[in-house]
Amino acid sequence: APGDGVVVLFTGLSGSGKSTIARQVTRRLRAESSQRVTLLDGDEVRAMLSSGLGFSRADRELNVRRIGWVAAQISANGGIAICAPIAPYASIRAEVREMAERVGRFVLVHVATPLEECEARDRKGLYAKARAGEITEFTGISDPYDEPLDADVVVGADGQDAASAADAVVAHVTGAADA
Ligand code: GGZ
Repeated sequence: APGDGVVVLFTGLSGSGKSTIARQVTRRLRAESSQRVTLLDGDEVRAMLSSGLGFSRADRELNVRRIGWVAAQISANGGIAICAPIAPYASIRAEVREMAERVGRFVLVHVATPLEECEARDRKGLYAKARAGEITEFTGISDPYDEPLDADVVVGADGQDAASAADAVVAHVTGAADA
């Protein structure tokens, strides 16, 4: 029915676990929900929807706005759209919330894995490069991250693993129809 669509926007630092949790949430919702589920994968978005964009404030804003717009279109047609960019700026997250809430529900998920933990894991070696100045404007090191004050779900704190984080998000998405 109209208005049943959902935009789920994950936000968090590089290496916080956003993509892993988003993939698990996508798999589970595909199994448990009657709605179509679209995952707007970060790497694919950067390659296909936002190719040519870098990591300046303007480019990040444009990237997240594009993702939000596509997600809102999916939601407007009754689907569930899941996206997991860093989305470091509160103002653009608010724009996405507005676009999404015009057509359906919006769920902001903050993956709140502490910077120290993301950097200690450094699965892709990007933090080391950022510390060495080989990558500039790196979120959390040399570029801002606005901590969300309006998250609907907060996961990843206190060492929460991806599976239980995914549980919390799925519960919110499937159980909040009457919220
Ligand atoms: C942050 C960067 C940067 C800089 C490259 N800052 O951990 P990853 O590698 O796989 O995910 C990060 C990804 C961030 O792109 P997003 O589209 O999610 O960012 S935003 O929402 O701000 O538009 C990281 C990699 O790209 N990466 N350079 N300078 N992350």
